[in-house]
Amino acid sequence: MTTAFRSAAPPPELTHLDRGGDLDSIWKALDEDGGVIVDDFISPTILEQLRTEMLPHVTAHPPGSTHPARLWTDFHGTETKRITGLCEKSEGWSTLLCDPLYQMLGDRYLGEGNYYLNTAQLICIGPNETSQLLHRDELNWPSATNSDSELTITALFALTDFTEENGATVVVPGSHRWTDSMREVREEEIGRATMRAGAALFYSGKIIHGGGPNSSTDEWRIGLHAGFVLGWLRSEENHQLTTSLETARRLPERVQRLIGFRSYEQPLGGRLGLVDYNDAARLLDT
Ligand SMILES: O=C(O)CCC(=O)C(=O)O
Repeated sequence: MTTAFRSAAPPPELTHLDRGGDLDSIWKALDEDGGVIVDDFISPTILEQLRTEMLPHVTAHPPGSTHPARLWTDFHGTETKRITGLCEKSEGWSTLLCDPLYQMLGDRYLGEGNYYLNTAQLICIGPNETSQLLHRDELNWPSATNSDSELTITALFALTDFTEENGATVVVPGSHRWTDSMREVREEEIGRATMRAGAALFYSGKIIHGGGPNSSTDEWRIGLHAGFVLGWLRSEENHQLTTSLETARRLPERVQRLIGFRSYEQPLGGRLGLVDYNDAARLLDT
C-alpha cells in the first residue's frame, strides 16, 4: 500500500547577492520581493570594530522594553536588548553610515539628499524570545503612507549569523505590493532572512516583517537595524538628543547631516530643522 502525500512547498526566500556584483540585480530583487540580502556587505575589519565597540554596551544592557505600555513591551520583546544612540558608542558605525552602497540605497528609494537616519539600533534577540508582531515600518507615519513611493527604507546589518534557530528576521516577500494592506498573512507566505555575519538585509518600508523567535539555548542574534526616512518626516529616534554637540563636531559631514545636525532643504524649496533661520550646521562651528 502506498501513502499519498503532498510535499509542502519550501518557504519563500529572499535573494542573496554579492556586494561586488551587479547593482541593478540588487535593486531588481528589492523591487520585486520587497527585500534583498547583500552578502559580505561589511568588511571584516569594520565588522570586528563594530563588535568590539558594541560588546560592552550589549553586555551592560538589560533585555526588555523601557516603555511601560503592554503594546510596546510586547513589540520590543522581553528577551531582546535594544540599544540606541550608536553615534556616541561606535566610530565603526559612522564609517558604515558613509558606505557608498548604503548611501545608494537611500538615494535610490528616497532621493539624493532627501532623507535622514530614522533609527539606528542594535537589536539583540536572546534565547527564548518569541516572534515579534509582524508589521510594516511605514506605519510609523500612517497619514503619510501611499501605495507608490517609499517613506522609509531600511538596512539590517548582521553582526552575528542570522539562523532560523537564533531569530533571523521573519519576512513576507511580495507583501510590499499587496493592494489590500489589511489582508492576513498565510503561513506559506512567511520566510526567514537567514544570513551570515557581515551581510545586510535591505528592505522596503512596505514589506511585512518582524524579529524572529529565538529557540536556541545560548545564542544571541545581533543585528544593527538602521533605516532612512524622508527628511520632512520626524525620525523615530531623536538623534540630536542622543548625540552630544561635541561628538557631532567630530563626525563626518554625511553623518552630521543624517542625524540632523545639518538642516534639510527640500528639493522644491522648503527648509526644515533650522536654528535661528539658518542651517543648524552653524552650531558645529562655534
Ligand atoms: O530584529 C529584526 O529582525 C527586525 C526588528 C523589527 O522589525 C523592528 O523592531 O521593527
